[in-house]
Amino acid sequence: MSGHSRIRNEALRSKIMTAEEAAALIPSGSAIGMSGFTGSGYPKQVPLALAARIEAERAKGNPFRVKIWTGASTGPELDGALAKADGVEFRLPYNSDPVARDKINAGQMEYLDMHLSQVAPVAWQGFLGPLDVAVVEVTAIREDGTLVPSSSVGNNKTWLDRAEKIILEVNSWQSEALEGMHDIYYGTALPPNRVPIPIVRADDRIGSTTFHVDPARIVAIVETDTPDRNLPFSAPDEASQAIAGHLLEFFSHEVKKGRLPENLLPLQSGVGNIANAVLAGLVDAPFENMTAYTEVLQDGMLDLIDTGKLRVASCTAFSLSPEAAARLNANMEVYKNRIILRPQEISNHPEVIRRLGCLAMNGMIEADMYGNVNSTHIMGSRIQNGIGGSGDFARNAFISIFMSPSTAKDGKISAIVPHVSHVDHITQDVQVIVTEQGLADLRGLSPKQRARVIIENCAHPTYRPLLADYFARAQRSGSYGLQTPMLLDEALSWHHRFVQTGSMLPE
Ligand code: 0RQ
Repeated sequence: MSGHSRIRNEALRSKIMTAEEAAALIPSGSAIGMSGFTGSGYPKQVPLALAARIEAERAKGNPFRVKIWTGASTGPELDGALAKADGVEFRLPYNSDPVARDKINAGQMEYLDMHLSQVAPVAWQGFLGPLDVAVVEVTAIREDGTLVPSSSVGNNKTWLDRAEKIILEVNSWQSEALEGMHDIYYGTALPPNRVPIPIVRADDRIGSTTFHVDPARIVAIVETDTPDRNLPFSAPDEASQAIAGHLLEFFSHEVKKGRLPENLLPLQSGVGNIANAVLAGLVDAPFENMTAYTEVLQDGMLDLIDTGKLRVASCTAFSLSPEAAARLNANMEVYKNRIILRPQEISNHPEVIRRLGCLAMNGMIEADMYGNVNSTHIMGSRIQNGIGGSGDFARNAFISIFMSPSTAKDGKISAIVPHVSHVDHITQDVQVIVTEQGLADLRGLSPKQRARVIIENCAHPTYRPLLADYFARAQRSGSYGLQTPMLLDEALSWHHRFVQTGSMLPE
């Protein structure tokens, strides 16, 4: 292992130990702040060793569970292993691990799904209780003891500042050339001492390239050489390409109308294949000199940087395919001038998003005909992932866009419904809805005007007449009021029918 050269501070070398020894320093009941965001920069050995310890303790009759706080999703060696060991009593703020998801939905794990920008401030306010341990992956420890962050920043600055004990994983798989790419802002405070976040352009740097920690709190250093969880993106399917096409046409139209500049405004793009398809579409679109102020940087953004169309991308983490991760690592010196990794409370900061005027593009599970959006819960009660940064961006964006195929599960589910089964984004935070059927521009429209456009432009032809019928009857029926007409006994009947029969379609 080439690890020792990564630990350049003499005094801290005495803290090097195995993952098992480090995991033994974590007591049952601890609240642990782990690094990790969309599968990058998460610790890869200490959580596995902790999971093994939890199972061993349970075999001896000693119940052992911990509370896990992260940046966002991590990897199977962390969320997957700890959930499998039944070792997590509480988890925040975003999860996409299938094992953890099943435990949450089985009621065996408490899960707090939070706006990602709010985690650090809430931790500082003390509302989450004390943070016992931080387990944070870094790229290197410098001679002066400062830490070079890894492929995500997430909440690491806050975990390192707040935790009683710090365990570091120094991962020599991460490119050493990451050093210099990060921008760690040390100017946040709690009210009444807050000051403006001084970012006025996506590429402004306002902080330090390293984390500063008190070495006395570092209790263990574990050397690793393990790749991030990088998953391939599937090639854009027909629906994703159609969605991308509608959106790019909309952007061109807005530029023509003078409502968007020719290089657009800073892009924010969510996770998943549709978001990636939109970015792929931008490669061939007529926009130059674009910028991104976003949360995660996925393959499509790297491609846009390669073509020279994206001048700079500010984010908090990478979310790349193995191929793109290899490309990034091989050319890190070049990308370093184009990419800035920031703490998630800054990458997702409402003040900065509002000032820059981001174009927010996020996936959704379903929208209703009035434009409320559900990003998180299937049939109202089963969590898929979490709200992630979609709320941070949607409320504060210049234009807030939500995208989805018009149906799911082979057409048995309509993504446009009379009433959403769970609300993450209220109608006021949703300006554009896009499906493969078309785009609904909802700006300036009242609820009933919105309903007509959403049903007409976005619903699948199979469900369109059903929605139109519901809407017509709601307007006639003597609904309690006609501002947002609703049939109370029918609003969730499509979901109910799906749960009963396996399809939202009537017999
Ligand atoms: O289920 O996995 O069983 O096949 O939901 O759906 O179509 O793969 O879509 O990967 O784009 O995810 C909203 C979940 C969309 C995502 C969501 C089922 C579908 C499938 C996944 P299967 P797809 P995507 C910044 C932005 C919140 C966080 C966010 C998300 C599964 O975009 O988590 O925006 N967003 N962050 O079959 C029942 C419906 C359904 C449905 C889809 N209407 N009813 N099931 N599915 N629509 C980034 C971060 O914050 C990190």
